[in-house]
Formats: sequence, structure tokens, C-alpha cells
Amino acid sequence: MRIRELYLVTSNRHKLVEASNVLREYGIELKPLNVAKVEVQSESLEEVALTAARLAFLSVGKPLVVEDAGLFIEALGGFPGPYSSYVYKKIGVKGILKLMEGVEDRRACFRSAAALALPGMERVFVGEVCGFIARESRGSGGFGFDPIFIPEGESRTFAEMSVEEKNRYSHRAKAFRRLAEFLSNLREAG
Ligand code: ITT
Repeated sequence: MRIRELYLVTSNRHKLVEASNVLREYGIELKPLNVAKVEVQSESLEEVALTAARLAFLSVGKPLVVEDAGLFIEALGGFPGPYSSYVYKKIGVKGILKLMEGVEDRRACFRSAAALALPGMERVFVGEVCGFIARESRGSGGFGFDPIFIPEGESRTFAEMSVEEKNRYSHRAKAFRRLAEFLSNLREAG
């Protein structure tokens, strides 16, 4: 089976830009698909992404991906984790910085689960990047919690990086690279 075109079900254009940059390297074009992303309540990013992908595939029947991601902060017991989208909308970057005031342990990880749905096949690919929550918001690139996340080995936040630089580290780039490798192997096999 040769997949040259894949749809990404998302309302977040930044996700599309980041993921399509990765897939392009593998000769796969990622296109936005405007159908509702059905989000089940679950603590598992994999389960949220897979259920959404399954339902979207049932409704459109095209090869597609749904990605679910979150920021897991060590000192907050993994919060906001699977609730990152909701927490971002409610309290944003400022709210997280407030919760982290006076907290010395700044460790945090971003995680991503990218669920692929093809005719007769489903797979989930995960990616993770760990680092630190900055003391203040910095940079204007990216989205969500990018201005307060510094990946390990860097001094800049994700929001201070270009898409290509963020993709060298990011949870999303790792998950989509795994997905692309899987598709490349399918090609060789078929
Ligand atoms: P879709 O569901 O439409 O794909 P979304 O932005 O709501 O878009 P998620 O449900 O995966 O995406 O929510 C993840 C939230 O976690 C997102 O709103 C951000 O606040 C945060 N997040 C995830 N990945 C991020 C990244 O790479 N940089 C910054 N924040 C990120």
C-alpha cells in the first residue's frame, strides 16, 4: 500500500504545519480535514486519539491521522496532562506560571499520540520531549504552552524557535516520524 496523501483532523493549524514539515521529508503530503474531532473523556492520550481517528475514518473513509497532545508537569502530579487543551483555554500560560510560583522543581514533558486510520488498519504512535517550565513567558512563535517550555539541552523556549528547530526536539515530530517510518515500511512490504 502506498500512502502519499494523508489527512490531519485538527482545528489547530500549528499542528498541521509542524506535522506536515516532518511528513514532507518522507514524501507524504498532509492535508487538513475539516470534520469534528470527537474527544472522549480519558486520561490516555492514545485512547483519545485512537477513538477520534476511528470515528473520523468511519465518517469520511480517507486515510487520516488524529493527534492528541498534552503537557505533563512533574511538580503538579502530571497536570494538566490530558486536560491541556481545556486548561490552556481556561487559565493559559499565565495560570500555569502562577501555579508554579515558588516551585523549584520545574521538570515537565510534552507527550503526543498520533493515531493513524487506514482501510482495515489502525495504529498509534507516541512521542515525548522533556524539559523545564520557564520562570517567565518568552517568544512569540508556536502555540499553547510553547512560551513556557524549554526542552532539555536548550536555553530557549519552543516559542523562541522556528518550526524546524522545534521539530528537532518535539513530541509531535517524534510521533510523526514514527508514523512516517511505519508508512515507509508498508510501502516496501507492499
Ligand atoms: P485539536 O484537538 O483540534 O487537534 P488542540 O490544540 O485542542 O487541537 P489537543 O487536544 O491535542 O490539541 O490539546 C493539546 C493542548 O496541549 C493544546 O491546546 C496546547 O495547549 C497544549 N500543547 C500540545 N502540544 C503543544 C505544543 O507542541 N506546544 C505547546 N502547547 C502544546
